[in-house]
Amino acid sequence: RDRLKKKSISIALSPVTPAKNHKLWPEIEKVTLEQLHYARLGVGGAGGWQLFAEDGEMKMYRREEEADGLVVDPLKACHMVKGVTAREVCEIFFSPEYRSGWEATLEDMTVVETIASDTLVFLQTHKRIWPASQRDALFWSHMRSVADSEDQDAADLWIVCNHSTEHPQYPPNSGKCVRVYLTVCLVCQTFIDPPKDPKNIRREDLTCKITYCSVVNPGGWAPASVLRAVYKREYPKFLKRFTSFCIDQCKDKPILF
Ligand code: 18C
Repeated sequence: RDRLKKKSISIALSPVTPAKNHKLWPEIEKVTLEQLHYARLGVGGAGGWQLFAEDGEMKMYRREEEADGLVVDPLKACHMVKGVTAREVCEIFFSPEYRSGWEATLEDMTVVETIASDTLVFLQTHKRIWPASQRDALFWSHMRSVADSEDQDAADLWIVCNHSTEHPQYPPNSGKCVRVYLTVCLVCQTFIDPPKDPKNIRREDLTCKITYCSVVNPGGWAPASVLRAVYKREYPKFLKRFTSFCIDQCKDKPILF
């Protein structure tokens, strides 16, 4: 654990990514840190979170919210997944090569800009839901390891943050799709039980604590009742499918901290 702690701190403090020279960097930095803080706030108290789905260790909460008459219900989900590390789960969520393996709503995905190896801009089209128009999403995605100042006991924390952006070559609402606007984060932490010498750690000693937060603005008309039904069905389906995909991808590979 000490070794892990030192490792995650040294990654966070090292002169990091070439992405910091990009014009989007101030926004990427700000939104990623805000999302990390937001993900770590609990779901109790005055937050108004309602549990709407539960399956084993997985719990999903939402708040009913609207903006300009559109449903934008924020979602927060927690899960504990055995046999994988925070870094492995975040890499699978971030990397384009895995996306079609777990993202069931996807029709098409293109990387429209590589800002750095840890920061990409994606254009995705998603499956259409009758009677609404098809949706697309254009967003930057950034992955990093975080030195954990809030929780001394928890080393090895990773985050992927996705946030809508603009690109002159892909203006919104110019074809058949309506553009959605999203802010999403996946925050993962590795726990090792029982504590052991790092070289003796086996997959069965690993548990990854996952927090997933999402706010999606549908961008244009969509019937509220259909939208809430889609949320209720698609988010649990996503998290179950994504986490079993991670377990399956990692099971025969060396552990990646
Ligand atoms: O975070 C997730 N995935 C990431 C990588 O893809 C990334 C993407 C987020 C996409 C957000 C949703 C885009 C619109 C989806 C349209 C719904 C298609 C459903 C098709 C069913 C056959 O961050 C995991 C994302 C998990 C997504 C769950 C569903 C979210 C529903 C949001 C609805 C938004 C508007 C839909 C309009 C039509 C409604 C009648």
